[in-house]
Amino acid sequence: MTTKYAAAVQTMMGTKATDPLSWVWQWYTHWTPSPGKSAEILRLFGPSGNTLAQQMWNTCQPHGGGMNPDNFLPWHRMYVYFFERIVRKLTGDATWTLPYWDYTDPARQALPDAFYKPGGATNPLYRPNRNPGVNDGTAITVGNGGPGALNLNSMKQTNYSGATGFCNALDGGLHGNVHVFTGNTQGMGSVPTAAGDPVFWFHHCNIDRVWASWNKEGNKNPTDSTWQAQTFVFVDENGQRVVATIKDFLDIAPLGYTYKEFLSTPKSAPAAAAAVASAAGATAATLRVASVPQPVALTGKPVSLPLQQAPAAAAAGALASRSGQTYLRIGGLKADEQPGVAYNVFLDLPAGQPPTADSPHYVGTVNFFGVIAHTDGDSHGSHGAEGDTRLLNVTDTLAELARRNLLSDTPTVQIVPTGEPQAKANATLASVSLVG
Ligand SMILES: [Cu+2]
Repeated sequence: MTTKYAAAVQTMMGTKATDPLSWVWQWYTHWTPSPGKSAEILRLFGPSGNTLAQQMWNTCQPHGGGMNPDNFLPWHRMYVYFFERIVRKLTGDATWTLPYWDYTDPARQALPDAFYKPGGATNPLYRPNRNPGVNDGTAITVGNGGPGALNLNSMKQTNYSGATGFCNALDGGLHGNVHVFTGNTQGMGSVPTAAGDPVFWFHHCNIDRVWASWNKEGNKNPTDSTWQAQTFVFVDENGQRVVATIKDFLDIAPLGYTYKEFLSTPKSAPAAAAAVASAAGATAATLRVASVPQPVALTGKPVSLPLQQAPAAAAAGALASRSGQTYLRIGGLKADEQPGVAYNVFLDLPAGQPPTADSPHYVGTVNFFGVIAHTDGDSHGSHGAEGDTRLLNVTDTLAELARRNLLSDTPTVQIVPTGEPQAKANATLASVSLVG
């Protein structure tokens, strides 16, 4: 499948960018790199423009800013679905299917070797804009927190929508981590250039598989009819315009495909599960906020933020909405540009202990892939004045730390960069709190 894929990518790369079946057109459907959509349409089509490019390009959801986070999964399913049909036709093999990159398996966290090995720079699947070591077959988690930093914890969310939903947790967590672990800010690590790397499609095929797996376990997609009626424009394998509706992309069976293997929601350790009730109760009584008087700069050095007990009124307000889950809420995430690194987050990590994802203190990994707002001209800076928020589910972590007596009375949150961020990134956060 991958060999046939390489040949099809080569054909698409050799096709004029004005053709909807070209590599450039398909890439730009996700997002147009600098100098941006209008400039590229003018360059390629002249002043009269092109209606189809106007409708299709820069439609990636929700990374353009101001978009519904719930659109992330169906838009990318549509994108991958029509791309697969295009590649299938180019291969001439009616049985061709898009492979997935199974990176949550710790044994499969190196870039599949077809993407760098054969032919070096002449390989159509090779791209130079990947992080150091990635094109040598080093696992993308090396230096990024270790194998556990690519986990399926998002599947523990039983609701789909909104900030605490599965869709947003998968987008901001595993999905974004794979982007920034794999590519630099000129490649997979940044929205406008991401889909120019052929591995983008193997990555998003796997993200689609995570969604299908979550549904297979009985979790339900939103039923809101206004949401389901939203449409997006793509082209089929003949280059003909198609209008795809969200409601037709919520289930894979009617689309005529399935996965060889599905994934399972990680289970809490039995002992930890037993401790959840008491730890959650203890947390509920002591929901805490870190005092962050001004935005905290996320540089190349770890930061440690003490969590102090929240004012009674704030704690009571948070308690009113408790769902039995406790989250570490990191608010006001902003950056001027992609930092090119991620930040691993820990609760009460003792000094001297390695900041890796196999630590019982590990909570999750924050990346800025979706934080940067993109407009036509590939503009920089964060969405909105508030910045982005990440909710990391700490229910199991708290229970396990409490069970092992590893949680202090005055817990701290450690935020540890995976490397030195780009000089102009200026990444900051504005608040850290435990919410119920
Ligand atoms: Cu993506």
